[in-house]
Amino acid sequence: MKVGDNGVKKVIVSILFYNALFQFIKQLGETNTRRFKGDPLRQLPYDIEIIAENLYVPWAVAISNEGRIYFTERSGSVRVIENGMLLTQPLITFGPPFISTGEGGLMGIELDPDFLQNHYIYVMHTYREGNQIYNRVVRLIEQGNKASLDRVLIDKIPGAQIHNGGRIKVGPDGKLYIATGDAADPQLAQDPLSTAGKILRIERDGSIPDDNPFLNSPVYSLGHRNPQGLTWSPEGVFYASEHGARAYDEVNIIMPGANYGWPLVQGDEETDAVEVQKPLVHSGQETWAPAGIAYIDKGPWRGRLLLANLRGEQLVTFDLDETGDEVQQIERWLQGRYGRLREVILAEDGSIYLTTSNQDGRGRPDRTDDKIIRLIPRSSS
Ligand SMILES: [Ca+2]
Repeated sequence: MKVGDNGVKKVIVSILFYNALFQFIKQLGETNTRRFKGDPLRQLPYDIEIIAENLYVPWAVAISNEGRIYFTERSGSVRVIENGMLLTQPLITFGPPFISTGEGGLMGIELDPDFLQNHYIYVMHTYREGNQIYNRVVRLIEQGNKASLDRVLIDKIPGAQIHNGGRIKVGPDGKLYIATGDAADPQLAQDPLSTAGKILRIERDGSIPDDNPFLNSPVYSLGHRNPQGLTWSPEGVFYASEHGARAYDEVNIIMPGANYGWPLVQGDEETDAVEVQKPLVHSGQETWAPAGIAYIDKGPWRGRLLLANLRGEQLVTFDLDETGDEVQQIERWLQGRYGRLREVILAEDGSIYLTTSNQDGRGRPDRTDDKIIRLIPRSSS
């Protein structure tokens, strides 16, 4: 069939129209994402070193004042890297009632501030009692490259296949802070009597601090869905990361007794039901699936908050203003390069340690996953 001149013109006009429309839509998209800067690897102000590989979901890392690196594998082992060498024998491998199922298992790890004297290691793990799944935080004691269970600090934190939280950190006040998930039962996050969907605060011996916001309760803040990251700035601003339900991932500034809204609100939503704290920043329609978070107070990224992304498969950095309560710029790094990132932690020397989580059942592990990655400040920066 012959296409007449008019037909050709119509086609050309259509092409021009759709091209213009495409450019317009593309610009709209760029406007929406302009706050995010690109990620050419050459600009990374750190050198990259893989310090351990062929691991199974290294969930959390803690570094002693001597520079020994302690980390958990979700399957139940606490392991050590000493002078750059991974020790073949774990310090401890948990057995029953410990379980590693779904998102649960051996998660957070923290060393006592007086670790070199008392050799106390704190870990959070999932366990089974009867038909119930719970999480607990226990104190281990290390002796001669072995660790043993010394004391249960808090137990019966509701657990489930999903949403076990899992991060533990000693705060600047010397108390132990614990991020717990809603254990797939969202209402628990608003229940002040439940330890699910909370940030908890206990003494390092397991007792309840006198100055907690609720009398005789470990609850420090409530209304959390599945927080997996805790960190503080040197000024004492307390940040926590939290998984949203389909996008709306959050970074919150945590204040004692405050309610962070789940499941009543997400992101910047408002409610008349209760007074809720809005996030410092949220991911909107994007999915970060944030786990570890670290405030960086030295090196090239000084003054930034770093967020390890699982589904997002990247490291997101937030430039903060001087008071630390406003985000000025967001950048993404290492996009897709190492897959799912679980932990991010700053070392004394300014290095930043990341872990991958590609063997957690939701990733595409390569032959050397999982890994611990060290970012070393470039001397030129
Ligand atoms: Ca919230």
